[in-house]
Amino acid sequence: MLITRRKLLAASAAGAAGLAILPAFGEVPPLKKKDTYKVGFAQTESNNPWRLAQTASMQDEAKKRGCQLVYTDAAGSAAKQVADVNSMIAQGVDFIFLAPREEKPLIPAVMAAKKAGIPVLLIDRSVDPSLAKAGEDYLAFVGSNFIEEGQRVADWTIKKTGGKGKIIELEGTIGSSPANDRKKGFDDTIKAKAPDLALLASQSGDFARDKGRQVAETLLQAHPDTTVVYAHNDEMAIGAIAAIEAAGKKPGGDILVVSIDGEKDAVQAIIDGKMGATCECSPRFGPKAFEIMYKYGSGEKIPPVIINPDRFFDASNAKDMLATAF
Ligand code: GZL
Repeated sequence: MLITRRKLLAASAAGAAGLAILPAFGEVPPLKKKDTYKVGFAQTESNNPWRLAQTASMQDEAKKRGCQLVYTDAAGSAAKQVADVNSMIAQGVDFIFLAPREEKPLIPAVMAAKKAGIPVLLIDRSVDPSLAKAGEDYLAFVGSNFIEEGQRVADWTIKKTGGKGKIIELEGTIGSSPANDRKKGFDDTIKAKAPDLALLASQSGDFARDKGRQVAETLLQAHPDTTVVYAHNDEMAIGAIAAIEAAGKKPGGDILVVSIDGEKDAVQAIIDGKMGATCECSPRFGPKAFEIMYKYGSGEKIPPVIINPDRFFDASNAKDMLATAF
C-alpha cells in the first residue's frame, strides 16, 4: 500500500503523541468508559446512494448499541457542517463522528470539538494533514485509501486498453479528500505507466449522477475522440453512460467507463457490459466506527489511520458480487 504524505504525517504525529507520558498539550480528549454514549454524526449531504447507505449504517449501529444519535445533514455546505458540529458540541455529546465534506473548511470544527474536550473520529473523508493531525487533533481517520483506489482503476484501465486511448475524468466534490486523492492516484499512475493514454480533460460532477451526466455530455462534445471515462464515483459514471448513449455511442464498446464505489447499479452496469470496472469503497461504516469509539473509551490505543479493505469488481466477478453491493 502506498504510504501517502498524510499517512506519514498522521503516523508521526500519533507516534509523537504516543510517546507522551502525561497527557500532552496536543493529545486527543479522553472518553469515559460507559455502556452507551450520546454521539454526534455530521453527514455531508444525502445526494447519492453512497451517502444514504453510510447514514443508514451509522443509524443502525447507534440503535443496536442503545446510543443516542444526534444526526445532522449539511446538505452539501461545508459551512453548515461546521455549524452542525458546533451545535453538537453545545448539546454536550460525548463523541463526534465526522465525514468532513472538504479538507480545509472543516478544520475549525475539528479544533472546536478538541477545545470542548470531545474526541472526533473522521469517517470516510479526511482533513488537510498540514492543518490537523490524527492522534493529536482528532482521534483517527477510518476509511479507504483513495490514492490506492485511483491507482487500482488506472492499472486495470491500462491493462484493458493496452495503454492506448484518450481519457476524460469526472472529479468528485472539489476540495474533498476522495476527489483529491482519487485524481492523484489515477493520473499519476497513467502518466507514469502509459504515456499513450492521454488525459484530455477533467471536471467536477460533485459525486452526483445528473451533474456527472451534464459534465460528461460537455466533455464528450469537446472531445469526440474520447475512448475512456474515469469517474471518481459510480453515480457520475452512470450519468456518463447516459451521456455516451445520448451521443449515439456504445458504453463498453466505443467508450470504456471505469469508476469507484461499487454500488448496485454500477455492478449491474458491469454485468450488462456498459461499465468496465469499479473499485469498491464501502459506505458501511457503522460497526467499525462504533467499535473504535468503544475501544477508545475502554482505554485501548487507537491507530491514527485505519484503512478499510476495498474489493474490485469487473466482468470476472460482478455477477457473484451483486448481492453484496450496497
Ligand atoms: C468516499 C465518499 C464519497 C463516495 C461518493 O469515501 O466520501 O462520497 O465515493 C460519496 O459516492 O458522495
